[in-house]
Amino acid sequence: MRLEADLRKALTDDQFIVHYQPMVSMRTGEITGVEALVRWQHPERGLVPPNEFIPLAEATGLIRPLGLWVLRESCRQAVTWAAAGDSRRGLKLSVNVSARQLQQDDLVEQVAGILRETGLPAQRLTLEMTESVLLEKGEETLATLTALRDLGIRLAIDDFGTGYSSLSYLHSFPVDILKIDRSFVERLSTGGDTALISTILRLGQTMKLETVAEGIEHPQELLLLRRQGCTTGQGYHFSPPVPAARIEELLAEASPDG
Ligand code: G
Ligand code: G
Ligand code: MN
Ligand code: NA
Repeated sequence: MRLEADLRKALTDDQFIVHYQPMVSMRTGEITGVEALVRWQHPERGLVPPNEFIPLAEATGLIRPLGLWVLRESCRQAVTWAAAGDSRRGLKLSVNVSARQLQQDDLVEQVAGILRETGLPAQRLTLEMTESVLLEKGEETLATLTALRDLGIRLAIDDFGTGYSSLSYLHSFPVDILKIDRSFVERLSTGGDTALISTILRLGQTMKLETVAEGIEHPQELLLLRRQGCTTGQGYHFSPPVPAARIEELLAEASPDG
């Protein structure tokens, strides 16, 4: 298949770039972290969105080298933000990890190597994975996640609430953060059912997990989420995913001396 051949070539030809979406403290409005989101600048097709090539990368196994590339690139970038000023020392980086990557035998060594090589403190890195990851291959996944966490990395469940929602895995897996899927957030401003998101936020509080609301687009959503104790927000209301240089500007605008 043409796109698959192109995808292989894209890695060696440096056609991928990483954009970053701010994650904002609901309490202070400060940018506390960013999520790395990969983009493909195809020489003829232009910008190909991840929804079109991540599934292909997963099916072909290319997600492993691609995933490591995204991790290395974003860690490198996050270190420069830390060096730029005191207030940014704690800026966190969140990177998506596919199921296929978690089955990679040497994933933990690779991640540890990238942290060493780039100098990013493990405490600043979060790996995001979907619920489905936690439901397959229990033992091995648990061993991998535990080893990652032992490095000091934090683990987030992405798109929380959309998967099988076997809540028992929250007890069996070392999870730190729930990222609430944007479909729940949307209901806060469209008159849909809001009981579920309240329940998820309370669950997070009970389990002492950080809660991140995704896809915040309207001030009203922000208000309701803040009132219910959601810790962190992400969405177009704050900023879409943007190039690294734009993150620098946003950080500079926010800092008192910048
Ligand atoms: O902005 P958005 O179109 O970037 O992302 C679409 C989807 O692609 C999201 O579900 C996101 O999790 C996924 N995605 C973006 N970047 C990466 C990545 O580096 N690795 C993996 N596995 N998924 C990614
Ligand atoms: O699946 P994951 O959560 O990793 O990917 C985030 C996806 O959500 C990306 O495609 C990103 O561009 C998109 N996104 C981020 N903020 C918003 C938002 O406020 N509204 C909508 N509709 N999409 C968003
Ligand atoms: Mn994500
Ligand atoms: Na998500």
